[in-house]
Amino acid sequence: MNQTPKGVRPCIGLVGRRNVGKSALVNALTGQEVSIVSPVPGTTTDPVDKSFELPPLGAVVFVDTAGLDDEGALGGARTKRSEQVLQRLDLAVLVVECGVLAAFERELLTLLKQQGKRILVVFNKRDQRAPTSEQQSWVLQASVPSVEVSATALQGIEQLGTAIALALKSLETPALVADLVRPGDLVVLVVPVDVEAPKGRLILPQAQTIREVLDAEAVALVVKERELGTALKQLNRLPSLVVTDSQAFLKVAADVPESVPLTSFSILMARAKGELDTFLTGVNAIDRLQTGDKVLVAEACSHKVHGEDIGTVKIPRFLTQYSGAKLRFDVRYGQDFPEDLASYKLIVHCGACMLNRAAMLSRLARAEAAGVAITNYGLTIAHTQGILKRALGPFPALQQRLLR
Ligand SMILES: Nc1nc2c(ncn2[C@@H]2O[C@H](COP(=O)(O)OP(=O)(O)OP(=O)(O)O)[C@@H](O)[C@H]2O)c(=O)[nH]1
Ligand SMILES: [Mg+2]
Repeated sequence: MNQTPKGVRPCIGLVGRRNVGKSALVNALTGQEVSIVSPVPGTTTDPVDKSFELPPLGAVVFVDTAGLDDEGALGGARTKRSEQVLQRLDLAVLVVECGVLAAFERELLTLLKQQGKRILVVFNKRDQRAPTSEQQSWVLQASVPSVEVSATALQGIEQLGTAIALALKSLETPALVADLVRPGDLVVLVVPVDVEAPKGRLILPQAQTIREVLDAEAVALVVKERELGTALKQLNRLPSLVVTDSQAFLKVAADVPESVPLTSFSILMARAKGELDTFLTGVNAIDRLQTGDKVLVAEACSHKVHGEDIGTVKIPRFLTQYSGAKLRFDVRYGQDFPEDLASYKLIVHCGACMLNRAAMLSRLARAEAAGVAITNYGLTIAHTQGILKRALGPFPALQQRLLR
């Protein structure tokens, strides 16, 4: 995989009214014909993703969206999809036409602010006229940066790139293991290679973890679960950390000495992409599950389902065995995350390596707003197998919370 995966690219969305030049701007920024530009309002109907190397920032993904002011039945469906797009944006580029400022623009800016988004206002079609003084004071009062451009005359496009880079500068990507590892440490990574493993490569959380261990000047030893016992015996020192695939937790926990901190890729992802604290609170809801309760299993990648699939088979099996209750499961893939969460007793989310942090945090916020407990695959597996405390080895503060 030479391409930076989407889950770790900052996501920049162009949003606004129809026909303001959102698609023309994506084309101007990328220098490519990514989206269709036309004078007909409502040309873009579905969000269009374009991965791009934006200097000086690097790998990003631009999302061209359908105009949010769309009306009518079909328009309503489109707008809904575009509103879903807002959730995964790290930066919302609000495109406004020079000279046009109505309730729509004001309300959209307020909505984006309420969602805690980074915002950049772009006054487009500068070749026709300048932004009005009302528009100038609008962005000034809202303390939102703005730039003036012309997408078709290619004016101000470089400045727009710089403004985007500046707006995203503070975006931190939390570490998977970098902060848990010191130079010279030995980290053992247990990586099952089963039918679900992609052909010829490792999955993203594994590849990212190896890279972070190497960046930390530490040593990574990668083994399958079967070779773990032998490998540990051959070492002349104990590893300072063992990270396993959650599905091999029990076997790995048996092979690794108690004194060695142990955790899973999925728990590391939960920490980097979401809030481990929130997921840990959510685990408690497993103990309260009763017959008839509905559980949402959310899997962010839309991979092919195999026989012993984790989302459709294993998680439901673990939860059913542990709770002894007859539960109802609803498994959703990819971007498909239900609008109405209130009917669920519990949400069990995957590690979310294919989602960016903004998207995962927005799902957590929605679960909280609906008053539904949310946890993740790794914590669920560890808890239902009775090794949750052990699985939080590198996080003593969280282990303490379990005891209380
Ligand atoms: N004069 C001028 N026209 C522009 C500029 N940018 C876009 N346009 C024109 O505005 C019209 C709409 O452009 P699009 O890029 O399709 O607009 P959009 O916001 O993507 O529209 P929807 O997909 O319908 O929501 C097209 O006719 C473009 O040629 C600009 O900077 N100056
Ligand atoms: Mg468009």
